[in-house]
Amino acid sequence: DLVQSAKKAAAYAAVDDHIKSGYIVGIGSGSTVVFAVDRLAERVRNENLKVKCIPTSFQARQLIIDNKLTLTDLDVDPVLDVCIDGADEVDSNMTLIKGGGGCLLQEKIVASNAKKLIIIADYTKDSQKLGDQYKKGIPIEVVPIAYVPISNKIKERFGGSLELRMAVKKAGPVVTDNGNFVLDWTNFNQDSDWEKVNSELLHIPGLVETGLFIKMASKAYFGLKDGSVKQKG
Ligand code: DER
Repeated sequence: DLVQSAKKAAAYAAVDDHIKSGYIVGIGSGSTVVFAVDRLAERVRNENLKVKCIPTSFQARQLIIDNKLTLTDLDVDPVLDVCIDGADEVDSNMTLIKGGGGCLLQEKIVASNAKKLIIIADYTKDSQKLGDQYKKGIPIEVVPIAYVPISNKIKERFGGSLELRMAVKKAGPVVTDNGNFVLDWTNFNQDSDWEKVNSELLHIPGLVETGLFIKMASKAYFGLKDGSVKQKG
């Protein structure tokens, strides 16, 4: 369908433009990066490319192993050449909402240690103002014991509403790869000073990380409905 082929086009273009032999590559999480790993594995086979990959989640680790790519980690390779990841939204300032897949903590850790963060997405993720497209809320990873007071504090200070993300195929809340919960923050003020809000959020005890990726992405590739690829940033 249109969205899947758009994801594939964006992923292939990004891998072809940014991956070189000898690179340490961060592998993001979600459905779009699956296409990027397919293309990376194809190039490794066809061009005898030498790359080592660092996962951003259990899912990404499985993708690397299943595609017979070389696994490494931040202990061995603390500086990455490039990180390729998806996003739930990319606004006109290249601010991202990430965490729709609940993997935002390791994604932000790995991305922050990469020389370049390249975002790949379909056209539904491209927006002007943060919150225009993605309506499920800004994901926030929290230590489970503190999710209620943290929810209250965010609501008091910044407004909007916080919802504990519940699992679908398991009773109870989603538990991240790091053993934490996810709050989804909706009805926030779209005209917020996101750098200011983000740094204030990160000072709330028990709040581990936000899905706001500010001034981190170098470029975003969007697959369009007509099969072409548009770049932003
Ligand atoms: O959870 C995440 O941050 C993912 O990267 C998500 O934002 C993108 O997932 P998708 O590629 O399945 O849309």
